[in-house]
Amino acid sequence: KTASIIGAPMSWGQPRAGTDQGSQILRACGLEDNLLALEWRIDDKGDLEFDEPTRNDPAIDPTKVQGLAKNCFTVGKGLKKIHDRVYEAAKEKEFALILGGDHSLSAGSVSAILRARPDTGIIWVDAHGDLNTPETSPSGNMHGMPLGLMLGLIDPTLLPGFEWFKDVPKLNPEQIVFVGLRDLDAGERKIIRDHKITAFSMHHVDRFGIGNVMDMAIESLRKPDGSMRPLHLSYDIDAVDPEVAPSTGTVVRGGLNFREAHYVAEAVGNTGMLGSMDLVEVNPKLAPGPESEMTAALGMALISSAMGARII
Ligand code: DIR
Ligand code: MN
Ligand code: MN
Ligand code: MN
Repeated sequence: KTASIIGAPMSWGQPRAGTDQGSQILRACGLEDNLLALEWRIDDKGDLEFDEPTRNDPAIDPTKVQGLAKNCFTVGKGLKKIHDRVYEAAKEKEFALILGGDHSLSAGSVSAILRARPDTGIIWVDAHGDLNTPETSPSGNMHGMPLGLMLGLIDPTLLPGFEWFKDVPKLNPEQIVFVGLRDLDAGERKIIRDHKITAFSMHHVDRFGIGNVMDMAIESLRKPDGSMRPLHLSYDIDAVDPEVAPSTGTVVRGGLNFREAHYVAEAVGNTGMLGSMDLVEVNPKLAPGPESEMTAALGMALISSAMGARII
């Protein structure tokens, strides 16, 4: 088994400096040695490089779209790079491990995975829904929009930088399951309801326990014929409680505790169906010192758990 490590330190989907250091700090925690110890062969693709936004970048035409998608030209171009690199790995049947960067990158990685394996089920572990469109987004930050994009809720031809996105496979609502939600925008709540997306919030974790939640989440991703889908785990570190993962851009109290966070990754790994993973939104600049080290070490441990590390 070969794992392709793809650094995607793109941060223009959100406003805070430092998210572009996520991949670097995850690597510095000993990621490669850990994966080697788990008997992975490593195909390290290094870190991708991204352009910065400029004053002359085209923006959304306000006569066509009511709303904002900040830096969309730069984000769209960056996602294309990520898409192409992830597709290279996926078509060689390698495990694609994408190190963020902010969560907008998942529109690049997941669209590539869907091109290689169209029936993939997506486990989205996040405090947030990331289902916004420029119209529903209160912030205009594109890290809140990757699932909105992939579900086809936004016409990509109206988003400068995203023209290429019209040719990528669309994600079906039944291919998504959420775990860890606790901060949804009104528009996102409506999208979850209208599209009947399976969602386990922190309320469900409290009610049923993380073991039952993960059983139900994974079951929900069976195909109509009863077989399990190949799986992609998109792990936003802000799903974890800020006491455990403080160094990230949009902290929300009441998240997964340390063991629950690991359990999620272990349960997905135990299916034997996991073929790719994003770990995003680690920002070492936001809580410099021991707290950022703790956050990065956790991110690294969650990757290891998903990729086979077990207590016994
Ligand atoms: C919020 C925050 N829903 C937005 N989203 C975040 O800006 O769309 N996603 N932080 O990870
Ligand atoms: Mn997210
Ligand atoms: Mn989030
Ligand atoms: Mn985020």
